[in-house]
Amino acid sequence: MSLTRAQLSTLAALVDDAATQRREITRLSAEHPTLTLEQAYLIQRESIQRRIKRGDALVGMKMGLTSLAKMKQMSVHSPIYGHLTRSMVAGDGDAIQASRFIHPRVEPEVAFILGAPLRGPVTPAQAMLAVRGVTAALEIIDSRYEKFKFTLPDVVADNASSTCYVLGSTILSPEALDLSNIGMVMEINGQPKQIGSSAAIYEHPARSLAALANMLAEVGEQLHEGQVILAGGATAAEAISAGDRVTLRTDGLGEVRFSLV
Ligand code: OOG
Ligand code: MG
Repeated sequence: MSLTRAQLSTLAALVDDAATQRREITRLSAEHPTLTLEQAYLIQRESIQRRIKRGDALVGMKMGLTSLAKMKQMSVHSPIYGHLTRSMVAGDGDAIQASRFIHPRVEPEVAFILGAPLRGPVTPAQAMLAVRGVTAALEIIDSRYEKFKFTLPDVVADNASSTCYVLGSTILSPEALDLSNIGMVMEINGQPKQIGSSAAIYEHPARSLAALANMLAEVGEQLHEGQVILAGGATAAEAISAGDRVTLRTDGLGEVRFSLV
């Protein structure tokens, strides 16, 4: 049986409350096995509207599950997108409170800052014309679902596990960069834990950006000047806990770090 608009609103409130209260919930598909991808994006959008009504603001978008490493780790094999809000922003070098999370994981990312609006359909090269800056980023994801386990519609409804992200302090101009194969080493407490390349992100981060613009165009939406876009984790994510120091070193995109306290 298909879900009614009122049921979708109830589910949006459920995932939103779980995120604000840092409380695990049973994945939505356990009770609603017919939940579709389209309905899941409606839940995601309504949960973001709830945040915005409370005073939060949309600052960007992210792609998720764009690398084979992430798809394998999560057993979900299609790229998805999520919304980034101001309350998710942390600064390079920050000490971030572990109490903000249920079961946090960190992943190395490439971030774009848009200098112009971007509306699909676009090719990767066209998408890059809207980019003003590029930097390395660390994303802390935190699924609201028990054991960090979900189906594709579940994770979409939960805003692609979005919770916090840190941009590097060095913002580079895209013209000066070859993003096709940037080496990335993610260290936890001084130990290299994940080693990868920007090539793992949808084969090229620009492809991820274009895919995001194109998915949004299908629902009549677009990206805006000034927005931050996370292209997706280049490697599998690592679980972290209070006391951990995370550093991402890249070959050409600078460094970014934070600690969990
Ligand atoms: C979903 C979010 C995936 C990425 O970069 O692949 C994501 C998850 O793994 O919980 O942010
Ligand atoms: Mg990510």
